[in-house]
Amino acid sequence: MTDEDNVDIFSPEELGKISDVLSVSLVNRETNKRTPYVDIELMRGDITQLEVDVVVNAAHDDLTGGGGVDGAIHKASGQKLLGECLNLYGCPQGEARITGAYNMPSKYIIHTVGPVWTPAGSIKEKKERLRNCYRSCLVMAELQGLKSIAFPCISTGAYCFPKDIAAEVAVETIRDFFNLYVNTYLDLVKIVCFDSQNFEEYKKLLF
Ligand code: AR6
Repeated sequence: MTDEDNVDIFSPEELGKISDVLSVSLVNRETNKRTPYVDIELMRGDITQLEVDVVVNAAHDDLTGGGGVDGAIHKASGQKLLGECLNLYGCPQGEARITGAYNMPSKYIIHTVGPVWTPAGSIKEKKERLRNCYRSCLVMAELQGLKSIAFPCISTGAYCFPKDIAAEVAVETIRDFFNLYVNTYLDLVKIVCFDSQNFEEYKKLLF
């Protein structure tokens, strides 16, 4: 499926409504206390336009670009990104690799490779594979001392992950990460939706 096939996708006018950003503080589910200094923002938009420390790319495992958010990121950053990616010799599913962002307003890009949703196999295992992506990106950002990170809805386009399950995994993994590591450099996580179903799924979970 391509983004063009997705009838639910936001129009350029809707994507431009940056005022629709919703913000919430993460709360530890056990103690009911706010996780210090970490805010999570849900927004509709084009991730390539964001001025954050790092933007996450939902890449193909050869890191040579593709469609969807991967295509948009390669287009926005320019040819030099492809050059850097080629020197990395790919990225296994669930892991993360960092590059410069070149012509994009962010400082870096973290490339991760999500799982493909197939009807066969264990749902638990598929969820764990997606969890690995979010975790690897957060660990990578933290190791680099970055303060803000923007995630797209990994695997919910060409890789066909059900959007409700993907949102659940993303929110849970982000929450668990900040509950476990209290003193993080990261203090802002943006979740960037390109279609209304993803936006609504996250809204249900976060607000
Ligand atoms: N900003 C934010 N989100 C976007 C943007 C954008 N500019 N463009 C698309 N999305 P997908 P996947 C959303 O297909 O499912 C590629 O060909 C999109 O609406 O980009 O992980 C790669 O090379 C969807 O919600 O990634 C891989 O081969 C989400 O980003 C494969 O697709 C993810 O959709 C990866 O598939």
